Amino acid sequence: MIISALQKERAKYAPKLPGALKGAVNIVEGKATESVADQEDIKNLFPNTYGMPLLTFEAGEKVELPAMNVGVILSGGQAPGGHNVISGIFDGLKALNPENKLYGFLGGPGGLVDGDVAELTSEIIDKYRNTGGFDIIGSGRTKLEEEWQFDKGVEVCKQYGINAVVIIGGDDSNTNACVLAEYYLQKETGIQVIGCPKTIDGDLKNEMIETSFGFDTACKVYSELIGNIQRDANSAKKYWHFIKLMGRSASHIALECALQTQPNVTLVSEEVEAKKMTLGEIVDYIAGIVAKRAEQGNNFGTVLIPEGLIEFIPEMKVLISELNDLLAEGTETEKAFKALRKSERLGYVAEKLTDASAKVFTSLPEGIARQLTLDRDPHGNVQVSKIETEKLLIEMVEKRLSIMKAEGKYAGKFGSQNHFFGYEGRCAAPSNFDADYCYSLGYTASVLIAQGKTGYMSSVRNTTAPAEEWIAGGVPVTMMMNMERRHGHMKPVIQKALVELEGAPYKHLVANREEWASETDYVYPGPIQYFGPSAVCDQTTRTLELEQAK
Ligand code: FBP
Repeated sequence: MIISALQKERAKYAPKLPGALKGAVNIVEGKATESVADQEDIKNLFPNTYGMPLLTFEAGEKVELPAMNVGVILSGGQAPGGHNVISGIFDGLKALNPENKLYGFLGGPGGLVDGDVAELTSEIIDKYRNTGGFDIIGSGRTKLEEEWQFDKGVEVCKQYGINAVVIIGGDDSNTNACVLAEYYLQKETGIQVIGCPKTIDGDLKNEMIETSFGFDTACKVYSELIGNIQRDANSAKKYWHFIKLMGRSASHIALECALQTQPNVTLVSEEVEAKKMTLGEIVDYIAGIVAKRAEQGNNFGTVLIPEGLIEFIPEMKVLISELNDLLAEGTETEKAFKALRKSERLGYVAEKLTDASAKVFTSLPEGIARQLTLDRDPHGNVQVSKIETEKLLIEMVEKRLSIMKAEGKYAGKFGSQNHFFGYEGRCAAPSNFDADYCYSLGYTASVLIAQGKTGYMSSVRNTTAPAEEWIAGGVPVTMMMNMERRHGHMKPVIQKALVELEGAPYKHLVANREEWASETDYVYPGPIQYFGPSAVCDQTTRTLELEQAK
């Protein structure tokens, strides 16, 4: 197999570990914990894993431990660094006892249920060190939530002598990991479950989990691309670039990229919701900046749009929720909708909606209306990555500008380009930060397993300090939970972290955005650097820097 020159060199990179993980480890138990909200409900649902203490590691004495087998699962969307979590688990296990074995469940959580398993040997692991992607074992979006799936998992684990499972996933996958841990304790299966915080979206974070892995690399890739586009815009001076960025509901990616590149407009979904901004108001806001720049002779610029924006615009939120009910899988209305010819479907939907939503729905460009009726994801939500909000906004801003022109309020030219960045960054070779962070998360998971822990998430903190000073340990997953309505029922779930409007990263944007809008203050971050001065190679995100600079 031919590998690139970079991959060859990068394979030699030894990820940095927190000081406490460099030798034998002692576990220090902290205070008992409580869930972030709904304590009584969560306690009742998780009688065995609720209230466990926070754990940190310190240097300790080596103890001989019997050999064990561990299985690992990659769950959900790819995020840079997944392979390093796995190599961290592998090296951690081998350091504890060379007889320990690591197995991979293939194709995501479904691998545990279907018994698709492969042993991960050192030859396999070495090929994937410091590489992007999840291709070592593959990922999937099967949800582990039914008891029959858990029971099948036990059978499969018994077959391979697996005593612990590490689930590398986002908030939903880690919620399911906790349910699994609780069930396996209750049934006395002897199988432990540990979670690892993954997602480029950056929405799995809290006091104990400073960031989810992959966010750093993905944002650096997008920021490089945005910087390149900005340089092009500033050279050609003829286009407004509307750039949508992945991130599901949360605007962390758009915000981080804005902090790195200083574009003219950055939309933040959480702000749109808080201010109850209508689609018309958002369009006016953008058109106002376009007109102002045109007065200075600048008929170009950049607009960053978070992927989930549409769900936060009040009238769209109502429309989407009505559509979710109308097109929920298996309902009579969904069956009737699917049985119709394509040309009849939009009319059918408009008829079934409330008057207000029907008005919004029929005012949308046809393409967008169709995208809103596409299949829901396994959680029953509209797939925001498939809705071309960037094109919708271009179309509406263009219309608004032509009205302004007729009123003598705008005299510029509006040329546009649209972009959507998401898949470009999800499998990039991990930055030094993600390479180190992921390896440390994996290593931490192996220590938690060796110490007999279950229902914990790997946690590595103090991440703006040099890696030597990072604090590794475990956080009970129940500590991050609250009750939320899902599919009409109250369910225990890990609280999703959206952009905080009181947080330092957002405040930094607000303090600067007026200037960035009218001036051309672009920053061009350039590509991720893997070799060279630490000031360039080991930078964290601006989000972490600002959040941790308390
Ligand atoms: P998760 O990490 O939560 O799985 O999501 C990452 C993500 O890239 C989102 O930003 C995006 O909306 C979604 O996955 C796209 O899903 P898919 O990979 O199924 O196209």
